[in-house]
Amino acid sequence: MSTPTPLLAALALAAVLLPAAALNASQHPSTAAPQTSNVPLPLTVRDATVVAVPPGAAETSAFLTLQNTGKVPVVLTGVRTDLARHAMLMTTRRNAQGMTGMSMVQALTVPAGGTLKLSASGDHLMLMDLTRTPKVGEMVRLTLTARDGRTLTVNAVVRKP
Ligand SMILES: [Cu+2]
Repeated sequence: MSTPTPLLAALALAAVLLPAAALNASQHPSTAAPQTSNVPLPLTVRDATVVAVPPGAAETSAFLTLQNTGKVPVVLTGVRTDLARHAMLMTTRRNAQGMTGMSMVQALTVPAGGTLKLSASGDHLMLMDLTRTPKVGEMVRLTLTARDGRTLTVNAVVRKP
């Protein structure tokens, strides 16, 4: 067996230095509490869709694909639109019995440099208590809110499922 004494010494040194580095990082202004900024969210949007529903339907869902061109995750915490009195973030999951169910979630995250795809079979936006029936081909404005207070307004097209 060899004697890796220099390596162990280096590891011990790192262990001593790490807490100081972590403390410095936590005091850096860029890691402070969330704050609203005028810098736009680093998100690009594709395929924004509101699902067409029959006249009188109480609710519908909306899908889109968000690409985060930034270096930190974007955490979405809400959505609002004139089309619905209540709008929420939802996820679709299959339970232990193999049944699929939707549940409301407090946040959906667009990973740094990555994509969040909202779709009928997964995470989606739920538009509840509709104020009117959206027309096929119409543009519906959706405003997404991020945890840091910034918003992103998206024009979604009403399409048949
Ligand atoms: Cu839903």
